[in-house]
Amino acid sequence: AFLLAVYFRGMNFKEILSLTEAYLHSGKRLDLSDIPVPKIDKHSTGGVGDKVSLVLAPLAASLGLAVPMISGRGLGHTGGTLDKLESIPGFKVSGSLTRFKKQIRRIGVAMFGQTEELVPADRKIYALRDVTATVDSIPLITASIMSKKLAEGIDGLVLDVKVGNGAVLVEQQQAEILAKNMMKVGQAFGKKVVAYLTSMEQPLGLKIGNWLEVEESIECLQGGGPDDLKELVVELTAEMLLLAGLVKKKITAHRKCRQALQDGTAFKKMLQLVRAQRGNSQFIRNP
Ligand code: IUR
Repeated sequence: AFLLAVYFRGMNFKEILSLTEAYLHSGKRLDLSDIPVPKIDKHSTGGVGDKVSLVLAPLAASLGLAVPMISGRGLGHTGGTLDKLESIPGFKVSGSLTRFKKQIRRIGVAMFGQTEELVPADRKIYALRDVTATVDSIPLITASIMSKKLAEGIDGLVLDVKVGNGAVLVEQQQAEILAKNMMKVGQAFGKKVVAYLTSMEQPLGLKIGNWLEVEESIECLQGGGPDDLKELVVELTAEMLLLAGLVKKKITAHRKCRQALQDGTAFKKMLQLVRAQRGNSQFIRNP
């Protein structure tokens, strides 16, 4: 009843902020303040074939950022990063906060899900939205995404708001309202937030499906892969480097990203990530 009420009546900004805080305070937060590198993350509202996180997280970590990425499962018709990661045999997306923090300190990246410790309210409501047809609600999306990102202890965030007939929000105007709401919530918590609206009028890349998307991500991490995927990964990762202040110019950031994809640096980080989360790295080496 609550979800339907929010879905049909909407919320004003103060209510959206309160809902986000309620989600956030339903669990603990990662405290990464003693890790001496910029902590920056990216989140997408989801689309068809959107495998950006699988490439971007290891790429960004290989360039000196800490990426404490809390992802979600499939929602509506869009795939979930956690489900894609779990298609790597052995890969674990749950664990204790202490373990993830140790991993972020050691290799600069962890990719995990909401747990009993971390934003448990989003974990439950996310699953409920999926089965009550209340996914495409701007207040519910805002609280879901921003509570996860605020629980990560990040300094900055890049948002990829998908728009088009394969996205959760089809209309550009709605996507803009969502982007602005998420930026305002982030800023209310003192975070640097940048938002992109990117097209979901066609699938991203050529492969769709959990393992197939891992496969295409590996191609991209080895310097190949389709151009649309590569372009979006490079643009969003470059924005993360700029937010962190690690580079001054977008063009330099682009060059660094392309080079790390080309020379195997990002791929090596992917292997470290998979091993750290108990995945079988043979499947990454030889998909
Ligand atoms: N990703 C999330 O974490 N939450 C949402 O509501 C959507 C995408 I849509």
